[in-house]
Amino acid sequence: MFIFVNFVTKVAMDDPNYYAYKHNENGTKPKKIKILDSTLREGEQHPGVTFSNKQRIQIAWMLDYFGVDQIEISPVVSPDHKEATKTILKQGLKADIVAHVRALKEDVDIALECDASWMATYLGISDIHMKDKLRITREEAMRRAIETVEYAKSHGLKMRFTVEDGSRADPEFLIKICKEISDAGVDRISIPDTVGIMRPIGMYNLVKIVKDNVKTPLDVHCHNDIGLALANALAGCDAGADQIHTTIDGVGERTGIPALAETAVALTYLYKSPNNFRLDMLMDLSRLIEQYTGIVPYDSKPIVGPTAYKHKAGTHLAAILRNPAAYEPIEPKVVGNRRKIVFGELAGKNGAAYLMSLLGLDQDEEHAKKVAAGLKNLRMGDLLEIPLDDRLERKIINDTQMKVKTGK
Ligand code: HCA
Ligand code: CU
Repeated sequence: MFIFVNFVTKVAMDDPNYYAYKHNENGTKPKKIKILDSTLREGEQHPGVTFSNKQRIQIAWMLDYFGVDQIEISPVVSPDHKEATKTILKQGLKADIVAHVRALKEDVDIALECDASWMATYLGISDIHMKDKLRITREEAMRRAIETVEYAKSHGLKMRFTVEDGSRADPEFLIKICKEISDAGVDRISIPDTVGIMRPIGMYNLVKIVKDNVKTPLDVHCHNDIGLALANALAGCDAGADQIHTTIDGVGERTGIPALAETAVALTYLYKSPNNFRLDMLMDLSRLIEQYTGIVPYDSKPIVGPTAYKHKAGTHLAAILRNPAAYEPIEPKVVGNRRKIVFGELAGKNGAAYLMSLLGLDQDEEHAKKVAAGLKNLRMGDLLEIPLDDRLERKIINDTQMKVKTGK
């Protein structure tokens, strides 16, 4: 028998996820991990994505109401973006509005013109970025970083500095630059895996060496080129970062960054981070982005994808009809999604009986078996889908199970 010695979080023993949550504990009290959403900056770097100013303002309002801690937007991209940044800053939202600019005085000036109180600036610090993109030496990069921080701080801005391509930078230089900008008064440092090349333990190690050298709070910004963005970001938080960058549906440069939905659910349920996210907005946020970008989330996308809460195989249907938690980690209504069951050749006896009850037919074990066999013989794959979440349907389920069980 398993004995957990380190019960840090309170989870009821009758919660079906109880033991899984206990395995997820790392022996320390859960800490708050914040979210910076960059749909309006990184998200707009996704091919084909561009929002109107009205849309940007609406997205900012919704993200704020959802409960993210910071919202990032770049005022330097176009006059339109500058206008949007100014307007969003005037809305009086709870979240910090972070103006994302290059590490140049002229860009800091643009953040100031917008009346921003938070800005973020980025500078490539890997050898390839300095040599082939920026064409500067390490010394010049160091000088530019310190000057930008000092300039922004002298104007009273709160600021984050992103050591772009940090995962591929010489760690010695990375630490040196982090120390220098910390001394210059930077408020946060973002450790990005700009090309998505890390695995979780690698991101852990990277953040840890920075954390061991500076006291400045850390963000993690992980790209999803190999599908590990969220896992890497969470590993970075285990090593001491306390803010993850996301976008709605994960849109961003190339394959993007962690999706807001997955990140917020993971933080709430798996990490027990004390955030106050309105998780039931997650579907609506995803739909909003779909509507504005035309990018439809792929079918099996976690949390918000159309099949995230669809159940199909006969054995699954049988279990779901008794207790949906048998095959669902989190209830769909919690994230604004809906549970559906799929009827077709895999439906089995229980699925068939349920279908018969919906059609108003009397069902007993024998007929249910015949219908199940009939569905298989049709060989038409999935025939229909039915939402399964209101009280009436639950009642039918109960009746169905009773009849099939007792043969009445
Ligand atoms: C970029 C680079 C960036 C910056 C991340 C950050 C990255 O497109 O400007 O500011 O935290 O991935 O390194 O998105
Ligand atoms: Cu990025």
